[in-house]
Amino acid sequence: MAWFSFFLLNLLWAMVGTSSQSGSSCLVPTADQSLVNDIQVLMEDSVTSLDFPNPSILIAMNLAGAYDMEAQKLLTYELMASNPADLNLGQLALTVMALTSSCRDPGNRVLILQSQMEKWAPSSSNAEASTFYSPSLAILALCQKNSEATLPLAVRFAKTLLVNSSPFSVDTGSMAALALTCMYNKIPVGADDAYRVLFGQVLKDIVENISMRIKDNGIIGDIYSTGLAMQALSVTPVQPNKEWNCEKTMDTILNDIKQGKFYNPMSIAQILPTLRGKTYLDVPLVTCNPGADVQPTLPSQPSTPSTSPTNITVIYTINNQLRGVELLFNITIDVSVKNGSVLLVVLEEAQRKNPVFKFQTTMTSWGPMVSSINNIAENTNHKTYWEFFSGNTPLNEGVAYYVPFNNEHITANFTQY
Ligand code: B12
Ligand SMILES: *[C@@H]1O[C@H](CO)[C@@H](O)[C@H](O)[C@H]1NC(C)=O
Ligand SMILES: *[C@@H]1O[C@H](CO)[C@@H](O)[C@H](O)[C@H]1NC(C)=O
Ligand SMILES: *[C@@H]1O[C@H](CO)[C@@H](O)[C@H](O)[C@H]1NC(C)=O
Ligand SMILES: *[C@@H]1O[C@H](CO)[C@@H](O)[C@H](O)[C@H]1NC(C)=O
Ligand SMILES: *[C@@H]1O[C@H](CO)[C@@H](O)[C@H](O)[C@H]1NC(C)=O
Repeated sequence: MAWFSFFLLNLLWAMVGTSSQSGSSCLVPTADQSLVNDIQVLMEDSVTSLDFPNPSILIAMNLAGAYDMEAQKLLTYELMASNPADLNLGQLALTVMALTSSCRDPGNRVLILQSQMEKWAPSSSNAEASTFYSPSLAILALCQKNSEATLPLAVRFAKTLLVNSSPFSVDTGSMAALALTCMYNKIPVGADDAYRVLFGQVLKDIVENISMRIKDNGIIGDIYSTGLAMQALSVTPVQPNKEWNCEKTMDTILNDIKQGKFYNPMSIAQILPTLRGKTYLDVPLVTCNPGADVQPTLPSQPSTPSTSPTNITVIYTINNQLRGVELLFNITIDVSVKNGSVLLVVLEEAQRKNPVFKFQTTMTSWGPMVSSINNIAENTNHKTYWEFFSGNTPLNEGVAYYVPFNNEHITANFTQY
């Protein structure tokens, strides 16, 4: 009898293991492990009681094996205390997953999320791809909590993806692939084959689109979408036609980490699971035993040079051709800031020199987002926002992290997604 249950247990383990890691995946070489430890510490150190709690960080911490148990407890506590009514669809879904990863019961949040998802509908058949990011998070969280009740929601979601005609987004496609892979793996035995066909078809479309975005150096989309794409490609039941060289992608990412490109805690939260061989599908499988490893200490930061940096000039343009005929503007200013300053300093200096450049930010999980310039504010209903460029290239970081170079031309353009 004991032997038999032992056998069953092993069988179960084997099934759990294969269901979450079916596709290709690759490991961080031992020589680079300390690099991964360092960014994990950097991410965990960003947790303070002053910030608003970031569920993505708790998920990453728990999947990776948290070092700082105090930070882990604080985040769990703050998320337990948060009011679901204050959260939007995506934040609620992330909170459900974060609490699950801390082995806490998310309580009524699951039902609230489910009813929000029942009401969800895309704005149109050409709705911008990124508007599917939060619904993907919702399907993923609900799939992990109650896959059977989620089946009709996932079917509706998959069908809207199938008919959507907007340009593909790697971040969103990857999150949708994780959600639908979870559903695919949980189709009830003996269920209509139509489920497998539908989810399989959408997954195939997404995986093809992701694989078309794999660059020669292994980056998938841009460096900040690569972590999510790696998660997706390592679990989907469908493999891309073009073979994916996971080691090459891993190599380039590790190199980018060495160059300090993963400094934003949220960017670490999205890359860390992959570096530890985990995906968001592993959230329900986390075992919670207190006191894992001892926290490694960060190597002392290279001492800042004693000579103060010289100033550089940044050319800064704000451009609104979208809202209010009498409000259109296209104004440029030259600003002098200390070399090494982030873009936010340029914006502040411009505002100080000329009040027309006044701006506002709102705090998000990625840091401050520029919400308004010269009284023209982003608006979710109108799908408007301030897009930032270096020359003609969109920036791939926010104003609090991007470091401009001398004579760089930065433009903020009011536009629509
Ligand atoms: C949707 C989206 C947007 C939408 C958000 C509005 C909306 N209602 O949908 C729009 C189109 C406005 C947008 C704008 C930008 N985005 Co964006 N965005 C995303 C995306 C695909 C999903 C975010 C999301 O919904 N998360 C789920 C919810 C629950 O979490 P949340 O934290 O509450 O979400 C909010 C923030 O993420 C915020 N936000 C979105 N993008 C950015 C970027 C920055 C720098 C900041 C501070 C905040 C922010 O808007 C979300 C909705 O309120 C992510 C992809 C990803 N991997 O996360 C990229 C992503 C976060 N964006 C990115 C970038 C670079 C930008 C821009 C700087 C692009 C540009 N050249 O101007 C601008 C922001 C400029 C500014 N004004 O400060 C990068 C950030 C990388 C980094 N290291 O900082 C990401 C990771 C995409 C990528 N792979 O490169 N984005
Ligand atoms: C992906 O690519 C296919 C064609 O290969 C296309 O039909 C589909 O709409 C694209 N988009 C998504 C989100 O899958
Ligand atoms: C805005 O001004 C810049 C520089 O003066 C110019 O090159 C650009 O064409 C202008 N754009 C619009 C839309 O007027
Ligand atoms: C150098 O930059 C700082 C802001 O970083 C600014 O306050 C100062 O005025 C600049 N110095 C000169 C000479 O422009
Ligand atoms: C600014 O700093 C960077 C690196 O810190 C350096 O490469 C660059 O030459 C500096 N530019 C000026 C104008 O001092
Ligand atoms: C700036 O925004 C306007 C209005 O949406 C748009 O027509 C234009 O193409 C944008 N410029 C760039 C460089 O994206």
